[in-house]
Parts: sequence; C-alpha cells; structure tokens
Amino acid sequence: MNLTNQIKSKAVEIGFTKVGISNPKIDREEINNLTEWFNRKFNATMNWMKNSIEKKISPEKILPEVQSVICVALNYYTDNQYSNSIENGKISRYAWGDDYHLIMEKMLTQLKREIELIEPNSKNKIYADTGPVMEKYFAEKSGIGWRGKHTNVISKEFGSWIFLGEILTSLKLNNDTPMEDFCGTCNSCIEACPTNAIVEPYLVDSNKCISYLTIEHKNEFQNTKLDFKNWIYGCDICQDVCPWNSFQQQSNVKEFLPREDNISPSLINISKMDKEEFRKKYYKSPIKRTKLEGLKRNAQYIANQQSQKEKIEI
Ligand code: B12
Ligand code: SF4
Ligand code: SF4
Repeated sequence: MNLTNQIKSKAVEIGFTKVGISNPKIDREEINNLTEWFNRKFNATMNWMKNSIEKKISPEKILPEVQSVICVALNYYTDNQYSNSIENGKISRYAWGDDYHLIMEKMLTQLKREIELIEPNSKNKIYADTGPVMEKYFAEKSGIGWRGKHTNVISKEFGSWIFLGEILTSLKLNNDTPMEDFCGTCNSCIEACPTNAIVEPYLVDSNKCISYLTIEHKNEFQNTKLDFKNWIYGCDICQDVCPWNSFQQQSNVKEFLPREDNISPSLINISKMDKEEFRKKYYKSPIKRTKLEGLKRNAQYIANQQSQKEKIEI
C-alpha cells in the first residue's frame, strides 16, 4: 500500500467518515472571494478572522514545510427531531452532544501519531475549526464534498451533517480530484433562510445569520426585527431544507447523541438558569461559547418576539 492509502486507511480505522488529500495552494479566485467577503463586512464583529487572513491564504505561514493537506470529515447526524412548541427554543444539531472540537482534536492527534510512526521525520499540524485554515475550500478540493449555496460542505453520502478537520503535512501525498457542485438549479436554502442571510448563492452575510447572532455576537442585537424562528443556539434551517440531507446517516460517535433536554429546551427554564446549572449542564458542550448571558439574551429575544405576537411571556 502506498503512503497516501496507508494514511487514508488509518483515518478510517480511527473513525473518520471521509478523508481526502489536497495540495496546500489557495487559488487566486478563492482569495478574491474571501477578500470581497471581508470588504462587504460579512464577517460582522469576527475581527479575529481578518487578523489571521495572511495565514489563511498562505498555509506555509503556518507550516513552512507544508506539501499536502489531509482533510477529514466526521458525520454527526443523530436521528432526533425538534419540538415545534413556541415555548421551546431550538439548539442546532451540532451542539446537542459533546463539543466536536474535543472529539476531532483527539481523533486528529491519534492520526498524527500514526503518521509519525510511519514517517518519523514528517512535520504535521492538526486543525478543526479553531485555526486559520480554509476548511471548506480544502474539503472541496480534496473531494470530500462541495460547498452548497448555503456555503456548508455537502457530501453525497452524508449530506452536510459533517464536521471538518485537517492535518497540514510536510509529506507529499497524492491529491484527490476536487468535488463537483451538485446544487444545480435548487435554491431551497436561500428561499428558506428567515433572515435573508444568504444574500447571493454561496455568500452568507454573518450580520444577518442567526448562527452568528446567537453564538458569536456579543451584547444586545441591533436589529430587533429579525425572526429567529425559536433558534437560541445556532441555526439549521438552510441545512434542514437541503435535499442532499435526506441522505443523512446515523453517526457512530456516541458523544454526539443529544444530552437530556438539549434539543428544544424550555425558554422559561433558560430564563431561570443560574451560573452553576449552566456550568454543569454545558460542561464539554459547545454551548459554553455563548455563556449564560448569551443564552439568556437569545431566549429573551425569542420571548420578546413571541410576546409581541401575544403568545408567551417569560
Ligand atoms: C466563521 C465561521 C462561521 C461564521 C461565518 C459562516 C460562513 N459561511 O463562513 C458563522 C458564525 C455565521 C458560522 C455559522 C455556521 N457554521 Co461555521 N465556521 C466558521 C469558520 C470558523 C470559518 C469559515 C470561513 O472562513 N468563512 C469565510 C467565508 C468567506 O467563507 P465562505 O462563507 O465559505 O465564503 C466562501 C464562498 O462564499 C466562496 N464563494 C464566493 N462566491 C462564490 C461563488 C461560487 C460559485 C462558489 C462555488 C463559491 C463562492 O468564497 C468565499 C471564500 O472562501 C469555519 C471553520 C474554518 N476554519 O473554516 C466554521 C465552519 C464553516 N462552520 C461550520 C458549521 C457547522 C456552521 C453552522 C452550520 C453551525 C450552525 N448550525 O449554526 C453555521 C452555518 C451557517 C452558514 N450557512 O454558513 C462547519 C461547517 C461544516 C461543513 N459541513 O461545511 C465549519 C467548517 C467548522 C468545522 N470544522 O466543521 N460559521
Ligand atoms: S444558518 Fe440560518 S440564518 Fe444562517 S444562513 Fe442558514 S438559514 Fe440563514
Ligand atoms: S438547499 Fe439546494 S441550493 Fe442549498 S445547498 Fe442544498 S442543494 Fe444546494
């Protein structure tokens, strides 16, 4: 077995759903698109993104010896559904169970160790979400999936319910063929987005995206007219309506199973939550990111919207 296939089979053994290889070069068109996104201020208050742009567009600034990017995907779909009661908030699927950063990091570290057993002189750097790496671009380039019009990567076999991760490596591996776009004439995600955040196909304005607003945005919301459709942490609407997500499959990772009362928690319970309960309930959960104040703000925002429609009061 050649080195590329050896690494790929180790990735599958460790439990990754998909693996592909790309060269580390970011093409001009991608850099222009990224620059345009920043120029239009679609990063909202996420200034950390802009600060790391040099590394994003030049992976050799992260690892000077980089020759290949090993891209992995991990399926997180579990077969559970939301309550549609107006008294409950909705948490996005990716945050129902344990924090994927911890799980991906552990699995990537294991893969890195395996690679270094085969090639002790290789240099390898792992990433899953938190680093300045163009994860969606590399996933597409390595054949894992294509970027849908909602901008998430969709695989033919698992839909878009996949987390992405990478190992930047000094090893020269065999590149996979980039994935073609299978969105075709479909526009379901654009039509379904309640805040019109997908301003053009393949272009999301974070300022309007419920995911950004409920997770990343600090302080009160500027625009109080946006309809959050009961989402209090992230948003899955554009993915829920995607026809490719009817090919979803149950994840093998038991840590992604929903924690108790973590799909559609009661808005009233959140409004009453104290710091200690928040700490215990969201230990090792991605929800920690929004902090108790953020979660309460989101629940209150939904309640205000509902009470304007004279529905509920918390
Ligand atoms: C910042 C960020 C966000 C921001 C901005 C979202 C965004 N669209 O980028 C916010 C907070 C809104 C967000 C939300 C979500 N995120 Co997020 N996020 C990231 C992060 C950290 C960086 C992404 C980035 O660089 N964006 C920059 C912009 C410019 O990228 P882009 O939108 O893809 O834009 C490109 C296209 O517009 C393209 N383009 C422009 N014009 C055209 C035209 C054509 C024809 C084409 C093909 C392309 C194209 O060029 C641009 C430049 O690359 C990544 C992790 C990482 N390091 O990559 C995770 C990541 C993208 N997020 C992830 C997830 C799961 C989500 C949510 C689904 C969570 C949720 N349920 O609430 C939502 C999805 C919202 C959405 N519709 O995008 C996953 C996606 C997994 C996947 N299957 O793709 C990632 C990869 C994390 C991970 N490691 O798994 N996220
Ligand atoms: S995550 Fe929600 S708000 Fe953001 S683009 Fe998708 S549907 Fe729109
Ligand atoms: S809903 Fe349609 S347009 Fe949007 S990502 Fe899925 S296939 Fe593409």
